[in-house]
Amino acid sequence: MRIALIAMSGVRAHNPELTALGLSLPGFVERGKTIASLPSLGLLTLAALTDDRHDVAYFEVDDIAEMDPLPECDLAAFSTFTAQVKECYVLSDRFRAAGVTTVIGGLHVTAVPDEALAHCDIVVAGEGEPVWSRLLADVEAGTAEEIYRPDRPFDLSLAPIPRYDLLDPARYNRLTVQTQRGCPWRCEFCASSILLTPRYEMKPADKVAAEIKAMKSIWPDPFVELSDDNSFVNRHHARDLVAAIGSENVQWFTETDVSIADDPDLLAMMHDAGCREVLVGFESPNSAGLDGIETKRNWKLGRVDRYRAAVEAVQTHGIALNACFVLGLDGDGPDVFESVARFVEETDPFDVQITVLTPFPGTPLYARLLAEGRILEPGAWELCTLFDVNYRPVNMTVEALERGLVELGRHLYSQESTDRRRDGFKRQVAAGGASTLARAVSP
Ligand code: B12
Repeated sequence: MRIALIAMSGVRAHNPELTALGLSLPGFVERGKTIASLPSLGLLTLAALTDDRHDVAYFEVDDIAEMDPLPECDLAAFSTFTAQVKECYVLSDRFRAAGVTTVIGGLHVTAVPDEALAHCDIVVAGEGEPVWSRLLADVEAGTAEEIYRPDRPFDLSLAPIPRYDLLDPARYNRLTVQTQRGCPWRCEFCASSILLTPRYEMKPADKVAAEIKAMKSIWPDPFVELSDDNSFVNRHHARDLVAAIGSENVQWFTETDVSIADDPDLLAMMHDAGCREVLVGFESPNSAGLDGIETKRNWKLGRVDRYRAAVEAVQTHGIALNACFVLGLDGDGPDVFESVARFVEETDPFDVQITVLTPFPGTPLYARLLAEGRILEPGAWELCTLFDVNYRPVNMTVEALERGLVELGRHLYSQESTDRRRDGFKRQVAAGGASTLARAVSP
C-alpha cells in the first residue's frame, strides 16, 4: 500500500490582539519560533513499525489549502491535536471523496472517537504502536474495524526507533525524542499523555541513546526536545537517562515537575549532560489558585511555599527554567496577573509561559465545566489553543481574563522584562559557579 502519514502541524491562536502581540514581542517571538516547527513523533514512530512492503511518505500540513493536489495514496493516516482537528476532518473528507481510506489518531480522537468517525473510516483511540500492524493488515484485507483501542499500555522497551530519515532536517530547529508517557499526578486540566496511558511508563535509557544516535545520522548536531510530560519521576531511571543522553553529546530541553529543584546532584548531572532548559508547570503562584488542581494528593498546593526557591535552585546549575502559569484557575481572582508578574520579577526564570485554562475534551476539567454549564461554545475545538478563552471563569469575567492575558503578555514579553530575566538568569548561574555556554541562553 502507499501510505501518506499526515501531521496536522503549526501553532494557533484566535485571539487577534494576542496574535498581533506575538508578532512583535521579543520573548514571545523567540519561543514561538523555537516550538513552531516540530515533527509528529507519533507518525515517525508508526512509520518505523510499518512493513517495508508498504511505501511511506510523511507530510506536515499547516494550511490545508496547500495540500492540493492530494498526494496519491491508498491510506491517509492523520495525526492531530484538538486545535486543528476540524481542519483535519475537512482534509480527511477530501481524501475519502477521492476514494482513499483514512485513519485518524492522536489525543483528540482518543477522547471523542465517535465524533471523528463522521469524517474518517478508522479511528485509533489511544497509543498507536499496539494496533498499527493489525490495522494495516485489516485495511489490506478489507476487514478494517471502525475503532482500534489498545487493551494494555504499550511497553516502551519495545519502542522502535522513529523514522527521522523521513524528515528534511533543514525544516527544524530541534527534534523530539520521548523517554516516558503518563504522569503520577492528575492535574484536572491535563490533556497530554495521561489521556493515552493510565500508568507512568519509562523507556530504557539505552533506547533513548539509540534514538538520539539515529537522529544524529540525519542531523549531526541536533538540539533535542524530550517530548515528555514529566521526565524525572523515577530518580533511578532519571540518572540512567541523563547519563545516556550525556553520552550522545547533545544539548536538550525537557518538561518535568518542580521536585527537580530538590535534587542538586541530578541537576548537576543534567547540566553536564547538556540539559539547557527545563519547563516546569507552576500553574499559579497563589495557594488558592493551586488548591484542588492536582486531584490525587493536591500535590502542587503542597509545593507552593518552595516555588520561589525552586527557580534559583535550578538556574544556579546553569539550566534555564521555563516557568509556566495557567491563568483563570477557579481559585484565582483578577489579582493573579499582578501575582504572576511579581513572581517573575522576584525570581527571574529565563523563560515564562502564560496560557489560559483550557477545557480539552477527555479531561476531568472538560467534564466538570460542561456539567456546570460553564463552557461557552461546546465543541469549538478550534479554541483549544491555550490562548483563547472558551469557559466562564469563577472570579472574573471572560473579558477580564482575555485582557489580563494580553496585558501580562505585553509586560512579560517586552524587551525590558525579557532582558531583565536573562540578566537575572546569568547572575544566578554565576552565583552557582556553573559554566554556561553562550548557546545555553538561547535554548
Ligand atoms: C511536539 C508538540 C507539538 C508540535 C506537534 C508536532 C506534531 N505535528 O505532532 C507542535 C509544536 C507543532 C505543537 C503544536 C501545538 N500544540 Co503541542 N505539543 C507537543 C508536545 C510537546 C509533544 C507531543 C509529542 O510529541 N508526543 C509524543 C507522541 C509519540 O505522542 P502522540 O502524538 O500522542 O502519538 C501517539 C498517540 O496519540 C497515537 N497517535 C498519534 N497520532 C496518530 C495517528 C495515527 C494514524 C495513529 C494510528 C496513532 C496516532 O500513537 C502515538 C504513539 O502511541 C505535547 C506536550 C507533551 N509533553 O506531550 C504538546 C501538546 C500535544 N500540544 C498541545 C497544544 C495545545 C498545541 C497547540 C494548540 C498550541 C498552539 N496554540 O498552537 C498546537 C496545535 C497544533 C495542532 N496540530 O493542532 C497540547 C494538546 C492537547 C490536545 N489534546 O489537543 C499538548 C498536550 C500540550 C499541553 N499543554 O497540553 N505541539
